[in-house]
Amino acid sequence: MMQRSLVLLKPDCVERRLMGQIISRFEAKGLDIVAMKMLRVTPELARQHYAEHVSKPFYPSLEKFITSAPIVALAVQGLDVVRLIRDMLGATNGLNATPGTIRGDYSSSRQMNLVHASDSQESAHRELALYFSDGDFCDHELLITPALRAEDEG
Ligand code: FUP
Repeated sequence: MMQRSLVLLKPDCVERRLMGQIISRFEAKGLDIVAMKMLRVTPELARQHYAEHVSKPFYPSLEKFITSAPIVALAVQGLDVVRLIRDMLGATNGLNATPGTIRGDYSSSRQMNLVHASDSQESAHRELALYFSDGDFCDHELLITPALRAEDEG
């Protein structure tokens, strides 16, 4: 099913100059980036984004980290993209992430794990609306699509 997911390149990704390498992985996989912006997460946006974690003991540290430097927000579109990108990221803690995944290759931390991606379609809807408005999405049928998958694949 065609879906969109919210991806965030977190402050550690920007600081470490890994934005290009991470974006390249999504491009190489044939996914469509349909919106992208750099911004600084405010404490208010952090509380909205991490609403399910706000009352947890690690939240103050998480908020300090996610607001510490700019991030890049991307809307990524593709077939089953919510699950697919979570698989590409690997386990939350970079120490546990399988080599070959993004976190497995670049992160040794639970907090500095480089990239966020929505964990369900419901989360994707909610999270995309936090970072983008309807006019921000630039999806169009790319000329290369027939080279990436067959017509009956969706
Ligand atoms: P994920 O869905 O992979 O982003 O992971 P979670 O929703 O479980 O956690 C959200 C973020 O909180 C993760 F990026 C890691 C971070 N975190 C901490 O910094 N400390 C903790 O003890 C647990 C999670």
